[in-house]
Amino acid sequence: MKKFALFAAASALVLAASGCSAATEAHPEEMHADNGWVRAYEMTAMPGGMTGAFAEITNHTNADVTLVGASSSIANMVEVHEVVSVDGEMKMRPKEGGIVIPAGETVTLEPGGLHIMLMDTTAAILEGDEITLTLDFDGAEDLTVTWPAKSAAAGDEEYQSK
Ligand SMILES: [Cu+2]
Repeated sequence: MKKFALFAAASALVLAASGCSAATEAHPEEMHADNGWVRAYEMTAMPGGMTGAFAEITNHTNADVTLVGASSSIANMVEVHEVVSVDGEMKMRPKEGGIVIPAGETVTLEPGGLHIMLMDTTAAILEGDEITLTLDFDGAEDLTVTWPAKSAAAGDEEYQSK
């Protein structure tokens, strides 16, 4: 029960931070990122780790928009990744050309699928931390978001460097 309350509070914070609210006239953003979070786990307990960031990204424009990358003071390298099956194993790799969000549609970034990869982290990321990222879009204005760090199960993918 307590856990649920915490989660609800975190979600409310995310909504506020990403500029999304029920009053659609109130925000001019073309792109929305909802329910965003960053995975906190043993690899993020110290600087130099890597982890994924996830969200539902909605394109409110009339044309396709591509998430080509992101930046954050929490990581020296940030990429957009996909997960593919290689010889029966799930591996992640940079998503060539970025992640396309078709006009009017929502694309979900989630463990085991498309995600934003934070690499060579500059500080520990612990559950409850707030992580600020700027999403770099091709076709729309960049969007700065603040997402909570949450511990959660990952997909089973491994990093594929090539
Ligand atoms: Cu990745």
